[in-house]
Amino acid sequence: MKVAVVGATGMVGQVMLKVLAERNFPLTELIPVASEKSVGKEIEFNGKNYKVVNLETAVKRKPEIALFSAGGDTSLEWAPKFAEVGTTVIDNSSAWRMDPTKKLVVPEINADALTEEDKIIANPNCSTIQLVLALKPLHDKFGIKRVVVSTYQSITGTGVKAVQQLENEYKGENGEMAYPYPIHRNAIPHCDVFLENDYTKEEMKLTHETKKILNDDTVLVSATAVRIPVVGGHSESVNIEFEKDFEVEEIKAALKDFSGITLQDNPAVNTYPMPIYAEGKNDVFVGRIRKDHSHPRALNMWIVADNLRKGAATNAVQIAEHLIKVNA
Ligand code: 11C
Repeated sequence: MKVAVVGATGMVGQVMLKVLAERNFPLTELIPVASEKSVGKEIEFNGKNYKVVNLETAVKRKPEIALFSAGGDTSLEWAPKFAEVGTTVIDNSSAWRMDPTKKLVVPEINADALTEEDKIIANPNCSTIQLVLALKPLHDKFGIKRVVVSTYQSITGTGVKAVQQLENEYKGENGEMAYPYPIHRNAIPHCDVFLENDYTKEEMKLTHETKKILNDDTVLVSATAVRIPVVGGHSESVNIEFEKDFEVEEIKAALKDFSGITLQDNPAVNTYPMPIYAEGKNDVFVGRIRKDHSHPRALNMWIVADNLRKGAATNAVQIAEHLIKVNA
């Protein structure tokens, strides 16, 4: 399997390479792709060195799979060019997610819908992936009417510039700003750009992508996305209103049985998910599960995942693994 990683020197690209290696992905040739300033540099992967190439060269090499994490504009221009030479593109940007002709995939939920005709497959937004993974088993069992979610998002979702901003502020040094305000000792209720409805794009991604992945437009999602000075992962406080009655133990059992979820819920010994422990892991962690005492059919819970892993790289690699399994 010849695999191109587009954006190989970026934050998500680097984690993609790590995840491919960790999972012994059946890769015969790696094609690391990056912007012109990185072309010619060498990337070490599984004990071998590979030269970084540009997009044109990568298309000519006709990889079977291309994992894209290079931003929406690159994706819009280049994913179709790869698809034309027979490559299946798994794209981590928001460019194709809401295109009705493209599938938006979280493998544990809807990979079975993929066919050989799907040459551009969209990887959902990080905060959506961890939310929807926990919602799916509950929606199947109890029917979700409405979700109210507040996120506490890692600065790694913004990229290297944000990590640099926090480090500079921590050390009391000046430097380039990724955010309009300091992030050290702060919480900024602003992820991605503001839209005409006064929600941010990140908040509306949570709404639209969740409906598409669950394949159910009746699920209402209202979101507030907040950036906090954390690096290990995104956290989410989630309130869910169900159609059917439920017991907390049934909720826990449904979550525990679902692939990709780890329950961390024991208040008696202070066990609950936190980004400091989710960092570097591929699962989605759920805890603080309790009935909403203000509503007879509502629940509160807390979801944490490493946004660069299950929220991006791991989910993309899992899609590729699924393609290999079904085409074997
Ligand atoms: C964040 N969720 O944490 C974003 C990063 O649409 O893929 C990924 C943006 C996207 O800011």
